Amino acid sequence: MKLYYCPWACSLAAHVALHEADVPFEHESVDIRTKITATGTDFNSVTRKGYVPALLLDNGELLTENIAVLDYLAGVYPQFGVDGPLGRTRLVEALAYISTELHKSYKPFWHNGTDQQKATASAYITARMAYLGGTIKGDYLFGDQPGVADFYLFVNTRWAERFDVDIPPAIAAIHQRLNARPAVQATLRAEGLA
Ligand SMILES: N[C@@H](CCC(=O)N[C@@H](CS)C(=O)NCC(=O)O)C(=O)O
Repeated sequence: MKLYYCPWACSLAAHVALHEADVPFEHESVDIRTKITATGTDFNSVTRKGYVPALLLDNGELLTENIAVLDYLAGVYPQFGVDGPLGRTRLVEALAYISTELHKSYKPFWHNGTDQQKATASAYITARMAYLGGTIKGDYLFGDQPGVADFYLFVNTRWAERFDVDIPPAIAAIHQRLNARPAVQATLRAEGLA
């Protein structure tokens, strides 16, 4: 497996999952502005979408989209998924929420939004985080072990920290727990962020 990632980007979620799984994998960073990878490859030739994450499987198939990539990783490493008859559906529900209600709401912060747009986005994210905080089932979103939904949430709590977006204590506690994990710190170091 090979993960294309960019420091600070949402690809951190899959990167954390691979470090947590403690399996060998390749990784290559991408400058998402120039679309040039660390080895000088045109990233648009890897995926015409031009964005991370992109996960190249050993059979040559390329997966994109956080929801799909993280759902795939939860399938390969079931410890990062959700148990029970509706487990997979609950996982996809959470990943979709994090993607569409949280991740995408940071756009004004990453793309030169106005102060008003940032304030509106900040309030929206805080409210959506508060909802999520009310659904927590243990030390992490779905119980006492972290999974891919937590890793994706971590991307968003890091961004909240960076852009001074308020997050509720229950979500901040998950952030702190994840941040203290050796595999998470190893991922941050690998991305040059710690
Ligand atoms: N729809 C994609 C969006 C991924 C995405 O927003 N990636 C950002 C980094 S967080 C990126 O690579 N942006 C570069 C670009 O869009 O040109 C997903 O959910 O995975």
